[in-house]
Amino acid sequence: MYDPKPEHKFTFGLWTVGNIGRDPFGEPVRAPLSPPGIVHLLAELGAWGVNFHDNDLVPIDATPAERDRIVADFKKALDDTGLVVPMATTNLFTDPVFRDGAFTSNDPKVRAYALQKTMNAMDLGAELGAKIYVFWGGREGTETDAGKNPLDAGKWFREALNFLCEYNIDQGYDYKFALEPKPNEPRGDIYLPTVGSMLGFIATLDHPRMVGVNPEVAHEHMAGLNFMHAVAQAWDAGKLFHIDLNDQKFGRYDQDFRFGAESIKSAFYLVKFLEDVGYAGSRHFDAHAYRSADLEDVKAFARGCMRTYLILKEKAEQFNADIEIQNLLADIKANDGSMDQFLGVYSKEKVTALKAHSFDRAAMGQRGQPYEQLDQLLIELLLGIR
Ligand code: GLT
Ligand code: MN
Ligand code: MN
Repeated sequence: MYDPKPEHKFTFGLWTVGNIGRDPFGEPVRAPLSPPGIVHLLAELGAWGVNFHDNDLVPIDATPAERDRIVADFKKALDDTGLVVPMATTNLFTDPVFRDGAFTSNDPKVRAYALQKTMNAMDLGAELGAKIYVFWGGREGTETDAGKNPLDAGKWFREALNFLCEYNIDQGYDYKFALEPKPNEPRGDIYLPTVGSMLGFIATLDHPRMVGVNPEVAHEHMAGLNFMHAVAQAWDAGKLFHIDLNDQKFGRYDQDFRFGAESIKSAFYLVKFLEDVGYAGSRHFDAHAYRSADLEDVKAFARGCMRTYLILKEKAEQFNADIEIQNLLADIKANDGSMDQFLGVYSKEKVTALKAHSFDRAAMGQRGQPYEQLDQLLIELLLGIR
């Protein structure tokens, strides 16, 4: 019943189930899996697609012949399993060259190299069928603001995206770009730290219609924000091009936990939102198994991400069909139409009528809302007793 199917559009990055468990304090604990091996593993688990950074697939110093062989082996695995590649991205953070950023590095050589690397990676993604291109600027930030002016950084980032939008058009790739914000880590502060700031920035680009966002649960939670609200704002702006699902304790380091592992209620609201509005894009899990996991447990991690999504989807349907919940909601939102003469689109008539109307402010201020009752019903629904 909670078995993932292709129509659920579940995807994982090569770097997620392939995570070897290195952290700042410890060496890897799991053997690396080959990209074709990961494709087969994901297919066995019921995922629809696989995403990658250029260097998850092709090592940064591979020769052209090695690249071609690697890509051919990967394509064969895709053909054998039916998995698709909906999204691709560039690794602009691992190599020492990006120690002070990529598109926002103070060094123009690094900025130019980042453009070259991204164009090559866009070529690779397009060759494998990707239609969404993610930009996560993990190194685009500072530890000290003494050395870099955020206006310069913003200008360089804008120039880079404008350049790459033109490249996208020239090549006929038809990518949609999805910018992924994160407040910090690995930099002390990363530029454009939240979904809201990314949306503001996109409006300043030459091709704003080509560019949207890739919000990640953990990244907004690191900033202490309500993820579903951020996603709703992106959706409202027509900018929800992709989404990174995972979980995270608030206020901690970047944990990338299994979807729903930590904040079930937030995960519920998110799934309910995506399903209610009919979001049709990938449900991408950008998470990895605990460092304590072995390969069997990595599979349990990936299954868990998808299973929790499907369980929450069912819970959302249950919420929408629950008579008691829906009756409460109807009372909460009751509208007898008497205010229609004042609300909505501006007109001089409405201004005159509204200014002449007298409100019983004291009575209005006495009206409570049964959110305690409603929330408890939701809790009981989530705990499985409704
Ligand atoms: C990295 C990061 C993620 C980004 C990936 C795409 S790489 O794992 O933590 O949030 O989505 O670059
Ligand atoms: Mn992510
Ligand atoms: Mn993350």
